[in-house]
This record gives sequence, structure tokens and C-alpha cells, in this order.
Amino acid sequence: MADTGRASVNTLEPYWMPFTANRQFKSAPRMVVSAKDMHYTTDDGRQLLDGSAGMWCVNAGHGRDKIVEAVRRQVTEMDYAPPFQWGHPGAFELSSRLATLLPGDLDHIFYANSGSEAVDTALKIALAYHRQKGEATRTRFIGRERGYHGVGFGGTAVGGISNNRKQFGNLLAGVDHLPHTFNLSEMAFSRGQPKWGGHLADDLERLVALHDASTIAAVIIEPVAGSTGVLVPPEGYLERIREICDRHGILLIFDEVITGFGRVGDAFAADHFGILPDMMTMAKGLTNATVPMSAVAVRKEIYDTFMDGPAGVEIFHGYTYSAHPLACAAGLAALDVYSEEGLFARAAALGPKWEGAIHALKGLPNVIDIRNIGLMGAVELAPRDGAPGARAFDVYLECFANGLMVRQTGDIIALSPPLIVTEAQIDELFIMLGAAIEATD
Ligand code: PXG
Repeated sequence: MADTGRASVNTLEPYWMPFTANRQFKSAPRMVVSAKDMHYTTDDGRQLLDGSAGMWCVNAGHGRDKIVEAVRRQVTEMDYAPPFQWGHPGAFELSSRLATLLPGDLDHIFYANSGSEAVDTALKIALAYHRQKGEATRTRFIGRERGYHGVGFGGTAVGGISNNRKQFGNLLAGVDHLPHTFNLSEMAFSRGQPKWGGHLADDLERLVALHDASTIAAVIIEPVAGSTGVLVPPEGYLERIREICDRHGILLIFDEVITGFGRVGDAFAADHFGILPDMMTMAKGLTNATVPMSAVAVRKEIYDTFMDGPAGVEIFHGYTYSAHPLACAAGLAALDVYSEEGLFARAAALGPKWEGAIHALKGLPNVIDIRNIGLMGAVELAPRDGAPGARAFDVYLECFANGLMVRQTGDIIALSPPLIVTEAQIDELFIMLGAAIEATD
């Protein structure tokens, strides 16, 4: 009998962990073995309050019966269906539900399996759309510094995080970046949208002048930058980006992989800020992270442009697991839970409590900024001399030791609890985080 390796000792070595300091982790592993509602359980039986909704994705909390049951039912009934030239009811039903939920005429949905794939899909749709309209010179993309759009070649190229780019050479050609919107001296301790910084959108005019509008396919931004530490758009900023894109025939893509599904207190950030993008990427909360799935929503005119093209396959793009039946079942059940429990409105209602609780950390040692919107928040610490990120990493480890899961990026602790969080759990979260900051040099 072939040796499957099952009987061999299970070591930490063979798993090459993503975006992880493997050597550090393997010397002191942090293992979670089960999860329910607001808590993880560690392998040594401790409860961890989930202050990050896993990785910004478990918006309805963990192990929700309705979602688990829907996936169980689907896997028994039909495990898989080919998405090219075949359909299954769940894919159409989920799309109809999303089209209703999404703002404006963002009413056609293309599926992928991760935020990264959704971003690369949106970029490819933009290229093909302009080509279809006879504007094949529009090939350039504009991203933004401190933007995160996943790890595909396109997403890495339009992303604005140096560490994510520098190992990988030239990536996609013809990409430029807007400046990020963060300015500590102008906006420290802003609550919600900073008042300063709307004018930073005018840099898009500068890039249009430099490259000429006829070469630019799309601008892609996160309405609120998540991964790089909750950078809330300044007042007026998104409005000006939208207006400049409109004036120059440039598509505007909102990457709502984090901000979608209630995180900012509305279904989408596009609703919250009242700005309609031409395309929207989503993932994470789409299925409450129970099954991987992502999607690109496009406006009617984009879909119609493809449908007006030559007969046959309208776009040569898709994945084996596009609209996977298990993911569709999880997505439909997640949407049910969100609406039955009014979780998007709940996030909005808890916003003031959240804002008050996070800003109460002002004055603790090394805290140089606090930012918040909806149920997202970030606490930024002064870096240690010559060791950027080390202080926040120590806070992160201290939180873990005390029973709290958070995200850490640079010298920032980022927070995004499941939207079922209670007021008492918000208090508990910030007591633990405050204690961890105080315990850290
Ligand atoms: N776009 C945005 C805005 C994201 O936040 C992606 C695309 C990529 O999604 P996938 O599913 O390919 O990972 C993301 C992912 C963090 C963190 O700690 C954030 C993400 C992923 C992992 C960690 O901030 N966002």
C-alpha cells in the first residue's frame, strides 16, 4: 500500500504559511481549533474574542447554523457544477439577490474565488470593455499608494504596498498610483471622515494630464483602505475621484472586499458615501467566509456592451470554481442572516459606541492616532527606533495572550469585529487592547 504519510508525525515544517513570519510562528505557534459566534478556541482550550472577524470576513460571526446547514444541504444534493456553458439555480438566485442589494445599476455579477481573482477579473473586464467600444488604447490602470488589491499580478501592480511589490519585479506594465490620503499632522484622531484631504483627489487630474485620458482604462481604489490600517476617505475625496473619472471616460472600480456587507454600517461603502462606481469587487463577507467566493459587480452599460458584441462567448475569462454551488449556498444563507438580523443597520447603530470606545484609548503610551468608521477601527503606535512594526507586533502577541484576536500591520492594530458584537464585548475588547498597549514598551 502506498504510504500516504498519514501515520507520520505531524510537524509544523511542511506548511509554508502565507504572509507569515514562518520561523517566528513555528517557534511559538498560535493555533485555533474551533469557533462559534464571537469567539475562537485555541488548541490549549482558551477563548479568544474575535476582534477582527477572522481576517475582516466573518461578518455574521462564526459557525452560524443557517449557513452551515445550507452548505451541508447543498453538498449532499450537488457537490459541483461546471460554470462554463452550464448553470445551476443557486448561481442565478445569488446574482439576483446581489443585484437587488447593490446600489444603482450594478446589476450583473461575475464570480471568482478570492478577492485577488475578483480584482484581476475587474481589471480584465475594464480592458475588454474599452476594446469592445473601440478604445483599445485604454490599457493603463491607476491604483493608489497604500492600496491593497490582493496578490494576483494585476492586483499586486495596482496595489501600493512596497513590501508586496518589491520581491516580484515589473508586474503589470503601465500602472501609476495616486498618493494615499493619510496625513498624521492634518488628521490625527479624526472621528469618521477626516475634514482635510479632499483635494488629494486632484492628483488624478495630474496623472490624466501626464498619461492622456485616452490611455487610461480604470482607476481602482478601496473606498476605505483596510489592510494598510483603516484610512478613511477625506470629505469630498471620493466625489472628486468620481467626477474626474466621468469627465475623462475612465472606469472607476471600488474594491469593497473589506468594506462590503455591512462593515461601514451600510450594505456597501458605495451606499455609505453615496458614490456609484462602475464596477465593484467583493469577497470575504459575501459568504461570511464559510466557503471561498468573490465577485465583480458591473453596471448595466458594461454588461450590455459585451452583450452587443459578436455572437458566442462574450468574455474569455472564468474559473473552474466560479459560482461554486457550495459558495452560492453559503452566500444565499449569509444574505438571509444579514437581513433577518439586520446586521448592516446594527453596525451603523453600534458606530457611535464603537467610536467612543476606540477613541478612549487616546493618551495611552505611544498611541499617535486612532481612526474609525462603521465597525472598523485602527490604533496607530509610534514605531520603535530602528524597528518599525515591532511595537505593534508585541501588542498583538500580548492581545493573543490576554484572549483577544486583532490584526497588525506595521505599527497599526486594526479592528473589525463581527457585526453581532455586543456593547459589552466592545468594552471588553478595548479593555484587553488598552491593557496590551500599556504592557508594551
Ligand atoms: N482587495 C482588498 C481590498 C482586500 O482587503 C483582497 C483584495 C484580496 O483578497 P483575497 O481573498 O485574495 O485575500 C483583500 C484581502 C489584513 C488582510 O490583515 C487583508 C486582506 C487579506 C489578508 C489580510 O488586513 N484583504
